[in-house]
Amino acid sequence: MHAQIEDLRQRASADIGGVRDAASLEQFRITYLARKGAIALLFEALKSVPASEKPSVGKALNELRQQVQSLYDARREKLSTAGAAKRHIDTSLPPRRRWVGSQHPLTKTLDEIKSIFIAMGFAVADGPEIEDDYHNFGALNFPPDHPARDTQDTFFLGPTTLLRTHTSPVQIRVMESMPPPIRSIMPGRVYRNEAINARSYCMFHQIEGLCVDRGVTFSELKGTLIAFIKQFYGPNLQYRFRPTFFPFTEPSADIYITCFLCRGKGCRVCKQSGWLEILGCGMVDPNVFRAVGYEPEKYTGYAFGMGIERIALLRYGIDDIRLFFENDVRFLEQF
Ligand code: 2U9
Repeated sequence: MHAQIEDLRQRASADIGGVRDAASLEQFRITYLARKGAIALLFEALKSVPASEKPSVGKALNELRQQVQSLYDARREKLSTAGAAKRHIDTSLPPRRRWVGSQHPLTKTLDEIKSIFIAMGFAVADGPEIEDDYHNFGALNFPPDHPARDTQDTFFLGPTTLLRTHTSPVQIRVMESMPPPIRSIMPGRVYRNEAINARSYCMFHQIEGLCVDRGVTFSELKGTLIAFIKQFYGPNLQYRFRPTFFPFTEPSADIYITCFLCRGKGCRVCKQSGWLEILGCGMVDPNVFRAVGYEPEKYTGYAFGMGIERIALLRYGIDDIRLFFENDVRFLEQF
């Protein structure tokens, strides 16, 4: 009997070393400590031990049970603290970074431009991006054979429906809906069927403005746009107006400012000219007034337009227009 007890002690000591998880611990308990386990069987066998040996065998059996129980308890404790260690929260770890959103550079540029014109008394209008040929071209005095109407420049959706190529049709719709005076700006998306590269994209944003009333003059156009330029680009900059042509305005001009990258010396961005074109403008063509039912003898007006991407590219020194539309956080988080 003593030999059996010793044998069991050694087996239990060896087995406990292999216990690595709750399932093998339970198997250990069933093998040795359960009601029908190995130790219980030896206690059963104690009954048939001669009376003279019972005290010493009983004592040895009780010691065995205590030792195996201690092995079991110690291992259970170890396994549960190992599990707790896995769940332990390391308060010395630096916290996870919180992502704080920022405004898109186009939104920032647009908001700044809008707020300057709103402060000067302009209302903000909007209209559909899917337009008809008449509002996008006809009413704006584009002749039927104008090259802008070519499918190479315009996305046509049907024979007379298209994606607007500028925000001017909204100004037509504003004039169709109410009599003068009009003083509104129109920001929005426009589409052109162009090859995509670093400088041009098939979609971009414009902001246009229109002011119509009795006796509106080119001087008012100049005063308003110079006030805008000084607020947006700074008070001490040089600007110049150069005659140009648009179907919807006559006379028409492009406004340039001194290149703020080379200060007028000439660089890659201003194509060595020292000047940057930032705005187009002009007096609304009488034919446009006729199209919306305004009397050209009674009313005059000025209009202007600028491309938001171009302004934002220059302002933030970005060299590829596609970056605005890729939504790469490494780009967006810089604003
Ligand atoms: C109406 C009448 C006239 C809007 C104008 C421009 C000049 C102009 C360009 C700037 C860069 C377009 O984004 S761009 O490619 N625009 O130069 N736009 S005058 O004239 C109007 C608008 C509406 C009824």
